[in-house]
Amino acid sequence: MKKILTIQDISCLGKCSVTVALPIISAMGIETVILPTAVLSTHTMFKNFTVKDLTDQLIPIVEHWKSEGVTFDAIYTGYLGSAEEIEIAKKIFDMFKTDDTMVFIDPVMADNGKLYPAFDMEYAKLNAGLCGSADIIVPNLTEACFMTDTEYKEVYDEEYVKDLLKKLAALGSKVVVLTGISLSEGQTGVYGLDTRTGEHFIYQNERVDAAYHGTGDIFASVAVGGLTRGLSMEAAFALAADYTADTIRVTKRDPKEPWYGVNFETTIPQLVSRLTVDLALSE
Ligand code: PXL
Repeated sequence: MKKILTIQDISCLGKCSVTVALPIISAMGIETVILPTAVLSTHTMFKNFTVKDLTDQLIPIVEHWKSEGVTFDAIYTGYLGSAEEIEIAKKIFDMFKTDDTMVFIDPVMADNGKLYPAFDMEYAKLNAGLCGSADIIVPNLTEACFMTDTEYKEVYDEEYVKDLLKKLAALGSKVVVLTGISLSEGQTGVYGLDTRTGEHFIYQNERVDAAYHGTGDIFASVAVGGLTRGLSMEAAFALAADYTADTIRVTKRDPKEPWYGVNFETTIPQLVSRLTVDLALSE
């Protein structure tokens, strides 16, 4: 069985980071090893959340794994809480990366033109540096703008997206994928660039008119899971985009769903059957 290490926080309540990565990646038939960077009572969109920082635990934990001879097929980082944790993530890549390990970075820090409460421009620059150590990065438009000193636009054209991809590629990762890209009315999806071939890829699906927290983490978890199971870039990102849209659709239909995250649990069976079909088709 393939094995992914994911490095991000545990928001005990809130359906994001580890509480979505673990169930989704496991459901995709991959062992999920977690390295929790902090324990929060909720994610940071709630008021009055508590935080227990675990920075001082990270190196002792991974050193233990190293002494046990543990290896990973992929390392996936999401929300990291501080500059120090970005430095530690780099060290962990150095400790565990082999030619067969995919480093997948979601530089979680911002959305809708704004940085999340815990972050500033200095953090954005450090995240840009971390992206240089990745095989694949999946920033949203806002994160991409902060990392490349580009003006954030709500209305843009394909030229703007391609220019942003070029600037992201200069950070150093092999594949760059922008999420939440909408190039025509009623559509949204991903726009990627494989810097090894210079080829762009694009996948758009129906835009569901609702925004929920944690959808970026769901998207990233499915994408890294699909790639680790051996799907092509196009297939993995299409699966991730469609599953994320399905979770939003299901959540929107139920007025009793909580505001703080999507109902991703209901659609896990469909995720697993589509993965099974996609894997069979890719053989
Ligand atoms: O979904 C990203 C995320 C993860 N973890 C924490 C967050 C957020 C986004 O706000 O606050 C703690």
